[in-house]
Amino acid sequence: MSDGAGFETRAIHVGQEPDPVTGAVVTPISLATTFRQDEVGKHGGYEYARTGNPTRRSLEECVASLEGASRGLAFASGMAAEDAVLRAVLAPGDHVVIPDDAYGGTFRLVARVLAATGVEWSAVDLTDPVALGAALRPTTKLVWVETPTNPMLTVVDIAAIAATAHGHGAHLVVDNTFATPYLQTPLALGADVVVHSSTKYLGGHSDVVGGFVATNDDGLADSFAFLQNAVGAVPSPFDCYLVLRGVKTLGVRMDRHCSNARAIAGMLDGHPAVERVLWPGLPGHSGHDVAARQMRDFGGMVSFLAADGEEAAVALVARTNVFTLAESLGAVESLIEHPARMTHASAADSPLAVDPALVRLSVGLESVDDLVADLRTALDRVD
Ligand code: P1T
Repeated sequence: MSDGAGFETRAIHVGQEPDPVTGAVVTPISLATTFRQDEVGKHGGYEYARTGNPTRRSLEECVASLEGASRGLAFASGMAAEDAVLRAVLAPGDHVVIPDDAYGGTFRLVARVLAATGVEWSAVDLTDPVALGAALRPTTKLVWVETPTNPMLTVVDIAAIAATAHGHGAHLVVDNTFATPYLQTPLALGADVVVHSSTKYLGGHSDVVGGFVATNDDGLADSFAFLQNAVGAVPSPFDCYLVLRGVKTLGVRMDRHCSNARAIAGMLDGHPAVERVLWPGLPGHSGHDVAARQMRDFGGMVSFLAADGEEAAVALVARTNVFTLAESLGAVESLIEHPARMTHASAADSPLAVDPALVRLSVGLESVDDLVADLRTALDRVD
């Protein structure tokens, strides 16, 4: 498959040629843990399945292509992928900048796990170039960006941050989980590394936990591959198959996630029970112009602040019917949650604490009229 092929063509074909022996058009789930060698060290590319597995290789080639990367590595979860990137780059005494509204698990990994090894960190508003400039230290080796962020949907200018980070000799990592490579390709905007929770839109069906790292830097890729094998947080062949199957429909799913989100953001905007809607597609969103420049569309995640505060938000998330009250995001079914008490509880009492009036929606692929009506009914109820 040529690198010039379109996104949907690459999603369906890269790394997924029909099986050379049987002609099967679906990538086999290759369960072997070990592979025969003709003589010592002479083999067909695989020795032991933690080090390399054909189903995983297919997934790695495919998602790397979608991100415009020369190398891709699949991990057992998004956190395992993040851990490999952070550990590969940061030594004790090094400093990392993270967004001040990063995913709670990213914050926990940096502030509780990496910090215990002597890594230093700052949480910064990455939409403010002055704040970023002030946070950079001679020891800063990594700037970590999420855009749009989880759960505030803050949009960060990837090209601008890449220039600042590189000017300082630091690498730029972008967590592309919310946008996916269909909507945004950070490497093309100057990022050095992309990470994913493939549990979300890449898998797309709430049935697999996985992570991914993509880069065009061979030195970094070798370090990530070393940790992938040395630490061993690898996905099973079945999990790789599920993500690969999800990726085939990523483009069509994202188009519908975005259009459904647009209808919902429009309904929420101006509803008396809603104080503020956070969706980058709204012209009043602070990151709208940057998002319009660096994204194909504005994504399927919508957050909003309940006008009556925390208790109203907590009550609201429990009374929808089509939206299911649950953590996670990015799948066919719509989900609703209360970040301060659920996904971002680990950031409570930290600089990353989430507004308790915030409600987060992962807008799925159900009929848009049903989604809008479900939320409207939940919001209209007067207690
Ligand atoms: O759950 P896991 O596959 O390990 O991925 C972690 C992760 C990394 N980055 C972002 C932006 C994420 O949103 C996540 C996981 N997030 C949730 C589970 C959630 O409900 O927000």
